[in-house]
Amino acid sequence: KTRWDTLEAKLQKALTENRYRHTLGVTYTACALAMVYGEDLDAARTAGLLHDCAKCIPNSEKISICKKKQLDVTEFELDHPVLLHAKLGVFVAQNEYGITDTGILDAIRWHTTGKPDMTLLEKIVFISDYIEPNRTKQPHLAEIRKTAFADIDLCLYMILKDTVEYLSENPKSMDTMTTSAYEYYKNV
Ligand code: DGI
Ligand code: FE
Ligand code: FE
Ligand code: FE
Repeated sequence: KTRWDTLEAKLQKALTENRYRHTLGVTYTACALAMVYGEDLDAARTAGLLHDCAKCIPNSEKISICKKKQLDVTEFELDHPVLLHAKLGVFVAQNEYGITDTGILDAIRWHTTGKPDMTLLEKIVFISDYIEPNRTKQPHLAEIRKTAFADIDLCLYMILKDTVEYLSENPKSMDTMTTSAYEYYKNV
């Protein structure tokens, strides 16, 4: 048994069937992008596997763990628990999966909102989350998937633009990191 078998088995238990299928999709996509752009393959694979490791914790529990462990989350995130699984995922990856690599932990931390000036690994996980093969509902998916492998920063801009557009139906729900990531990649 390799450490991948152990990691995958543990995640399969922690996630729903659909979430685990998505996780594998993100993992393979992150590996393909790592091959194209020269990122460390094991780092991309580990970050892909763990990016949603806290996703299936019930929202009330997410909030209580963040408070109890005094995690560095914003009031805005506590009010919009869909956002919490990214930073809570960092905590779970450290404490339940023994991850210490700060590059991997940061890729988990920023995978939902993005941020300005992302590292290559952060970009790869953010993009893979959006384009993995099980995704079907987002607009412009074919074009965004093709662009991911040709122009990574343009791809980030396309994803952030569609995300901001989608969230603008409910502008008060938009996190400042999402907005600032969009503004940054608009000008790169
Ligand atoms: O966990 P996943 O579903 O795989 O993907 P994710 O972690 O990227 O979360 C996706 C959701 O996050 C998607 O419905 C859009 C939402 N999102 C991204 N930025 C923001 C946001 N939701 C809110 N409320 N505010 C944001 O700024
Ligand atoms: Fe997520
Ligand atoms: Fe995402
Ligand atoms: Fe995801």
